[in-house]
Amino acid sequence: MSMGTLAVLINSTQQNWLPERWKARFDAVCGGRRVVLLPDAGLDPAEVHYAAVWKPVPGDLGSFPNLRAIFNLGAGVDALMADRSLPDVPLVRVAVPDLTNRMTEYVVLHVLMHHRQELYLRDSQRAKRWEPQYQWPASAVTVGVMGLGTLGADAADVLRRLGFRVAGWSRSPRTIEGVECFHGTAGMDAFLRKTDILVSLLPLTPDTHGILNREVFAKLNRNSPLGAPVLINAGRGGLQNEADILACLDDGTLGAVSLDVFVQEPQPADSRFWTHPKVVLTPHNAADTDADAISAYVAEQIAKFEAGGALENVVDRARGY
Ligand code: NDP
Ligand code: OXD
Repeated sequence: MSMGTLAVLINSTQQNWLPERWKARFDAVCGGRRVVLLPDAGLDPAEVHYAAVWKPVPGDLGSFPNLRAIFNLGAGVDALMADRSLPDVPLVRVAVPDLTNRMTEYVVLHVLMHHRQELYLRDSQRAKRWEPQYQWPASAVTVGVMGLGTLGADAADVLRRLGFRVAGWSRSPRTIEGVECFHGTAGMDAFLRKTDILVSLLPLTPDTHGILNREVFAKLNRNSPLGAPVLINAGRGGLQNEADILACLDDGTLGAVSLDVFVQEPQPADSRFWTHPKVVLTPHNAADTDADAISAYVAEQIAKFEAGGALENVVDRARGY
């Protein structure tokens, strides 16, 4: 009996999503299984047992009658959850050290950038101004991490080891050594009140949509050693109210922001986020999904599944992440 085909559907122009590279990697690790890049006019939809996807067009996955599992080639599944015709088969997301390490690099880089006053120091360099300002120790600064899952828990742990005070917030209770953990709506205000640098690593779900808004920013520590609290969002653009962010930067409710994700990606040329002096913008590349690491992860999962084992990191569709 022939092995079912793996269909690869990728909708992105970013360099790390070059479809041919993904196909070559899957060919190398899938042990002779047929790997097909979609769209492929010669493909019989019935031969497809697995799909590896990034932002497929809604409805595309519904055309495979013998689909057994969908592998989302990223950690966030919000784009797939928005597809009402998504087949009712296990949906697996990425949770691997390669991606986690990349995200922790981003979070540490941006926390340190604000903590070590890099925006001020680069301005000083351009102005040839030799005027260092008082530098607080990391132990005087509390980083609050929203989302203590695969990514948030690792970032929180590394920040703690760098000497920051770290608080965390999740939906259900979590325990992380050295991190003061809060959860649920009831725990949110206490978490925010002590936070100087708010890091968002939440998934986008109906519950978290627009959660990064003025009401939340106003509850952050008003006596922050940084002068005013800072927001770092690498979760999803839909988590943030962008008009509130700009207004809060302008009136001092927020001191600065690092944003990797936006409601509209790419950002339009006239967006104020490109030029605002208190904004550090990155083009949704906080943690690239790497074809080498993730093709191996998908191939291993398929092999285990076909040997009767359970798939890992299956999305809970009721929760939305
Ligand atoms: P996980 O599913 O492992 O963790 C999600 C965390 O968020 C959990 O701690 C969960 O709580 C918490 N959470 C979810 N809903 C709520 C809520 N309503 N209230 C409070 N807490 C909530 O996800 P990952 O850590 O792997 O990834 C997080 C997100 O990061 C992804 O969904 C994606 O959007 C984004 N991402 C962005 C990338 C980029 O390059 N910018 C790259 C990769 C991911 P609980 O622990 O109770 O379940
Ligand atoms: C992801 C992403 O969800 O890259 O993995 O945004």
